[in-house]
Amino acid sequence: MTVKLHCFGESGNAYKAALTLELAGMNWEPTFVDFFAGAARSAEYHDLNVMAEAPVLVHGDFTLSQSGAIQQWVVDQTGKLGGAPEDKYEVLRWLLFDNHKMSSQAGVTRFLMNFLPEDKRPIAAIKFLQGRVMAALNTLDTHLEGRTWVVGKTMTIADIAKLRLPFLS
Ligand SMILES: N[C@@H](CCC(=O)N[C@@H](CS)C(=O)NCC(=O)O)C(=O)O
Repeated sequence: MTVKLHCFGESGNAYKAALTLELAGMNWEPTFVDFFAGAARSAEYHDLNVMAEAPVLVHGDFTLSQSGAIQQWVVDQTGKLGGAPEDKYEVLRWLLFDNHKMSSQAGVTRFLMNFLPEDKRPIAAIKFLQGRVMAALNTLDTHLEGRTWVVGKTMTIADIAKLRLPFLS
């Protein structure tokens, strides 16, 4: 059965889920969310995801939102990209760090910087958020000194979660 991922091209959170599905070799296809036309705020989308966010994964009668949860679901389905069993909670720790300190702040910063009309961009808030993102990147840089992967000796969903950061500019 084909996995459907409700997503849109500009979404870094959707990119994390899509890349995880792709690298794990799952059979999946995108379903376009017309986000900038307000589709995620529609009643129909509310039934799909009360959080009004993308991405959302649908597999038969199973529905799941939150990119980190989707990533873990892919690991559980395929046995890929989860790292060594003893590293499970270390992977989870970096996923939560990403969701709290990196992706969420990078997403808002990018929205304010690039998607708001120029005359509506709150420069002070953007600068503040850029500082928060840079602090999180410094934390990651420090952690990665002498390492190839965020956790263990192979690529895991913790690495994929951070690949969305190029979307910042
Ligand atoms: N923590 C969520 C964040 C999802 C998220 O914020 N997605 C954005 C699109 S990239 C969104 O739908 N934002 C709607 C909003 O914040 O109102 C995840 O990782 O999936």
